[in-house]
Amino acid sequence: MRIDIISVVPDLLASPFSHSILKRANDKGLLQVNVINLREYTTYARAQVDDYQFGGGAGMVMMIEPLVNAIESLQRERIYDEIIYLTPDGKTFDQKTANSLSLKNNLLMICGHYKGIDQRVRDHFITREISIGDYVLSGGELAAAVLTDAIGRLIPGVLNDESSALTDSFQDNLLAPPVYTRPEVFRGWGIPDVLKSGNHKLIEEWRHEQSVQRTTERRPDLLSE
Ligand code: 6GU
Repeated sequence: MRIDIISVVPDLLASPFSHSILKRANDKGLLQVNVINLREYTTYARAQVDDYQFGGGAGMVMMIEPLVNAIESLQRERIYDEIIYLTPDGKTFDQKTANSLSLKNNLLMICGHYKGIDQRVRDHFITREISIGDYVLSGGELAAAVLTDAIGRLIPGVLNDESSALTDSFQDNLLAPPVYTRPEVFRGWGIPDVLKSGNHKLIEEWRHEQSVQRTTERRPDLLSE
């Protein structure tokens, strides 16, 4: 998979994909993340990419020309399955969306700043608008990093233990059960006996019960979805 990200602060996206699982995905050739500096596509003086909004009011708007220059220049190289605009007024990102986007080949993400992008870009180029939650970030970059992480780890072959993504919280609308590792006793605090029983069927049953109990207590909304 290839993920291209258009940004006015490309430095913000330098580090998140250079570690751990996403780095391994890149090393294995399974995920290529490419950050594009929008300022390289403006024809305005001083690399201007934003301007005052028509109708007046506080806050700048990202101009249509640099964005369309960047999008169309990238489209000459490849066909995008989705062109995603990261915006707080988009549809809230969830595991189901991550699963479906992980099956695509080429994604283009556009990070908004200021008051957002000229509506005509949204009308004519964007295929999906996504928010990562009901709060406001100062730009779309951290949201793009969140999507890239959630999507990237689902690409087949990225996780070492293939079954690991399947038992994540949310993968079946249930939160994950508690987990324990060595030592067996720490300051007198033990671990549930069933986990030492060696009985895999019993252990699976216990984990499922714990998942249901956690979900009922913490996220009852998930059980009715
Ligand atoms: Cl995608 N962008 C911004 N600027 N703020 C957000 C967001 C995105 N999702 C939640 N808040």
